[in-house]
Amino acid sequence: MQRIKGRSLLIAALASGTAALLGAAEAGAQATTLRMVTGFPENGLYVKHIEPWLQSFNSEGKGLLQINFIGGPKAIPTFEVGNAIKSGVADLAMTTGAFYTNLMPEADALKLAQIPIAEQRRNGAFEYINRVWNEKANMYYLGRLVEFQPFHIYLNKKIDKPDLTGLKLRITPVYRDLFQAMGATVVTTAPGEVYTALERGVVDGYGWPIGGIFDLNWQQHTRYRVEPGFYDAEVSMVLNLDAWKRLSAAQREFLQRQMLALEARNAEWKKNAADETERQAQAGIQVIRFDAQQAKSFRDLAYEVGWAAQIKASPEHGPKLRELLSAR
Ligand code: 173
Repeated sequence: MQRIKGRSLLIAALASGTAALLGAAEAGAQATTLRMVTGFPENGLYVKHIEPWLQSFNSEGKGLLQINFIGGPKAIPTFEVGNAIKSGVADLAMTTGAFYTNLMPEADALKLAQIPIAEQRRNGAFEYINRVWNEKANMYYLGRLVEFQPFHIYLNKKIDKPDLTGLKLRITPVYRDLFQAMGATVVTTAPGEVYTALERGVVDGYGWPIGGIFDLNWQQHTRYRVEPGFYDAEVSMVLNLDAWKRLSAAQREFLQRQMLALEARNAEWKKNAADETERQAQAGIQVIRFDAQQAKSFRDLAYEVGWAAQIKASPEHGPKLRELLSAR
């Protein structure tokens, strides 16, 4: 009840934000404010990463373009953020494709990218992504702020080969096809529900990137991390397409320049990965390491089932996305 009340208050706040925005535009005022939400926990590493960026965005964008960061899943539940952007309930989101596969299966293809976003901007992938995102989700794909963060299998039961038979794992669409191909039973949850699932023993483990497990105290209920990792965690900024179209040329140029500045910091994730690996070891999380041959077949299987699922769900765009996002 509390939650529903909170929700309607939030929606009212968002709606009045829209009214204010329209009013300002009619009055010929200069600055536009984009209402931003995220599908990730508010106290997590991705929000921390963008905090200094939000500050400089708003100070450099005075009188032109501002971001009002409304919040995370308490404002809009993780798997509803995509809909909120599509419909314009919010303007801007920091989220990942796995959280809006309900809008378009292609969203989940970005995890399969083997070339950095900087190269995606050069080889036509970025434009192609935008064409699909515009059409299918009414989204403008602004850019990617997380890369160089492989996903891992975290477990509370030991395995000695790439076989998850008999284990029940927490997933999002990122991990579904791979974990099922390895014999696991899966249950989908938002990040905010992982701790409770672990604590109650509802799951034997979970998928997550190398960074971030300490944010919600999952290390308290994590015994093993499987090496190697697989895919590359994708977190991006997506903008409601109508909001994009309403921006002036100067506002678009500013927004794109800010996004490129944020992307230019993506190498920070390499250091984060090394730091978090060390921190996990300090916390007593043991590594289960596949041998070279197992590691290769595990990795090959990951991309094989990942792309097979994409191509099956989207015969139109899957093959082209594969061509554009894979390593040469
Ligand atoms: O919630 C998740 O495990 C997930 O899908 C994800 C995607 C990108 C970054 C971090 C987590």
